[in-house]
Amino acid sequence: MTCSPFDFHPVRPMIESMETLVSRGIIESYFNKLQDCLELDAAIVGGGPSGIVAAYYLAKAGHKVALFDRKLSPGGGMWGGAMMFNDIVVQEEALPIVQELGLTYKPYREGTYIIDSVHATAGLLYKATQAGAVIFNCYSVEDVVYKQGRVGGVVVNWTPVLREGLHVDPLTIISRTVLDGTGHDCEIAKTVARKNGVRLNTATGGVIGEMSMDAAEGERSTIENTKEIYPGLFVSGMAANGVSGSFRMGPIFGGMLMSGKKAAELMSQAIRGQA
Ligand code: 48H
Repeated sequence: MTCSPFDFHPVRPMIESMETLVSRGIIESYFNKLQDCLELDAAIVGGGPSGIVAAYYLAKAGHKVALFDRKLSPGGGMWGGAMMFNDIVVQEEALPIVQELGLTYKPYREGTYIIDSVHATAGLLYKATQAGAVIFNCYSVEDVVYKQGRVGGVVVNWTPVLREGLHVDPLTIISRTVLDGTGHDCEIAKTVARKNGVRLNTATGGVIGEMSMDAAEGERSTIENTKEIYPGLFVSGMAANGVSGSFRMGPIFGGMLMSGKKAAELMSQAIRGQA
């Protein structure tokens, strides 16, 4: 007579503990999400207002888009308003975007409006993800994919890995277009120019650097400076002004919203051109 382990351990249906179920759900879902984003139409670096608005419009246009932000809470400089007075100002020209995103605003003076900055940031993030953009927080973009004279993706690592200075190699996300929405530091544009010795689409061919405060001119030029600065690489928001050498504008955010929308339109055209 053969001896079976079942003689001693009768088969019982395996009931997953609640702890395992929760862990398995998160791991399965997260890795599916990450695998699904290994090839994108648009990789957005930086979840400030311009990057989030770009993500919203690109997703709404049906493109596959993911946004990477190094912080736990994307939103960039919008949460804090000005000096932590948590309100922001937007101007009339940006009102259609504010309305499309469903934000609550109140009129102030001379064609300006006030929005609670926490409401605005949360609202942008909600609408972008609802439209289908995927946000990866705690991801730092440390480099780009650079092939045949074109930016073709981003190189990502966990922010804590970089903060700890751990020698751990990154992963790569391939993308038809990349947006540098990293704010004042314009990190991606700097990296592309420095590491590959290439000329950017700016007056000097390099990253010119941000100027001091001129709110009206800073707002105007943010839109103008939102462009493709190297094949496959676009800039928005403060990074656009940093790269092209224009003014800062303080806590007026209409320019950031309009820059994000323009970036999405330019990237959408480029994506369609590659299809
Ligand atoms: C992943 C990164 C990396 C990286 C940075 O600065 P932001 O809010 O971006 P903008 O340009 O959309 O908005 C600017 C606005 O907030 C502002 O600062 C204004 C209007 N200032 C005017 C003035 O006079 O001071 O956000 C950039 C985001 C942040 O969330 C960073 O964490 C993130 O980019 N980021 N994420 N990889 N390498 N670098």
